[in-house]
Amino acid sequence: MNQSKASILLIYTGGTIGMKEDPVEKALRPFDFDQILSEVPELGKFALKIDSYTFDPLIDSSDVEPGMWTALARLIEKEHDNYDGFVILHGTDTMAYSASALSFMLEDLDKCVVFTGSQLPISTLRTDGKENLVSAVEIASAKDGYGRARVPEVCVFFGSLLLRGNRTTKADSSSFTAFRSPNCPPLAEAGIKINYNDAIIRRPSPGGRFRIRTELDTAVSVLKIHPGITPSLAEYFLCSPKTRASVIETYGSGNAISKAWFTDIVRKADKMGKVLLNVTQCMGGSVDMDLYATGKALKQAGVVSGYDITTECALAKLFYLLGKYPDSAQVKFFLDENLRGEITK
Ligand code: ASN
Repeated sequence: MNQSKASILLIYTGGTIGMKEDPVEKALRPFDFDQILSEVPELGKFALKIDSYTFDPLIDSSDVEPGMWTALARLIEKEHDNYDGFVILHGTDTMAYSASALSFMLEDLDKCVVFTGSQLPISTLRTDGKENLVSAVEIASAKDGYGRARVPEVCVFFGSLLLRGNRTTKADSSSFTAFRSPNCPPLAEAGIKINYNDAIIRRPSPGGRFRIRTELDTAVSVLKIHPGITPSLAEYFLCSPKTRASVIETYGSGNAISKAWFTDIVRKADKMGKVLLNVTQCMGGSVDMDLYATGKALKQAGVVSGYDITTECALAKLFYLLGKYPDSAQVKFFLDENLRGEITK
C-alpha cells in the first residue's frame, strides 16, 4: 500500500475569497495567495501535501473568459499525475459557468476537481471562506475503498453542499448558501461528517483514460424570451451570421411565442444550419416540447430540447460540442446525450 501523503493542488484564480478593500478606491481587489494561507492555519493540520498555483493576473470572476478554462484544463493535465485532487479558488459570479465548462473539457476525469470561493473575504471575521476551503480540500483528497478518488467529478463546494458543477447556478448574491442545483441532489453534504451520495457520483467510463479537450467554439448567442420581444431583436440573436448556435431561454416547459413571425425566424435560423437549444427559464423542472402547442411549434421548426440543463451549462456544452464537431447534426446528436450528468433523461 502506498503510505505517502495524499496531495492537493490549490489553484487560485481570484474572487472575493482572496480580496481586501483597496484603501484608496474603497472597493474589493484580489490579494496574494500567501495571505490566504496565513488566514487558514487549519490547512496545515491535514495529513496532506498542499501545493499552490496562482493565476496572474488574479481576477474578479466577472472577467472570466474561455481562455481561462483552457489554462485551467492544461494545468490540471500537466499536474494530473502529481496530485490526488484539485481545489480551484474562484469568484462566485461565474463559478457555475467555469465548473460546467471544465466538466466537459476534462474527459474521463478520474480525480476530484472542486471549485470553491466565498461571499465574504477570508480575512474577515465572519467569513464563509474558511469552512468552504477546508471542506473542499478534505473532499478533493477523499478516496474510496479501492484507493480511487471518492468523487471523480468537477464539483462546486459551497455552504456545506458539494454539488455537481454543471448543475449549479448562483441563486443568491448574499447568502452563504449561494448555489443551488435544483435538478440534481447534492453529491455530498458536510455536517459533523461528510456524507457522500455514492449512488449518484459518476465515474470515468470503463477503460477511459483522462485527457483534455481545449478547442471551444464560442459562436453562441443567448436569447431570453420575454413579453414585448420584437421580430428584429429575435432575428438578430437567432440568425446572425456570426453564430453557429443559440440558447433560447423559454417559458415553463419550453414554450415561446406562438405567433407566425417568431416561428418563421426560428425556421429561418434552422435552415441556415444553426443549432437551437431550448432551455427553460424556470429554476426547476424540464423542457417538454410535446406538452403545449407553442412548444410543439418550436420542435417542428428544428429546436432541440435542453431537458433540465441550466443556461450556464447549455452555453458550456455548446462551446465544447461546437469546438469538437464541425457539423450541426453531430452537435445536435450529442446535445441530446447525457455526457457528464448535466441533464436528466
Ligand atoms: N465578484 C466576485 C467574483 O465573482 C463575487 C464573489 O466571489 N463572491 O469574483
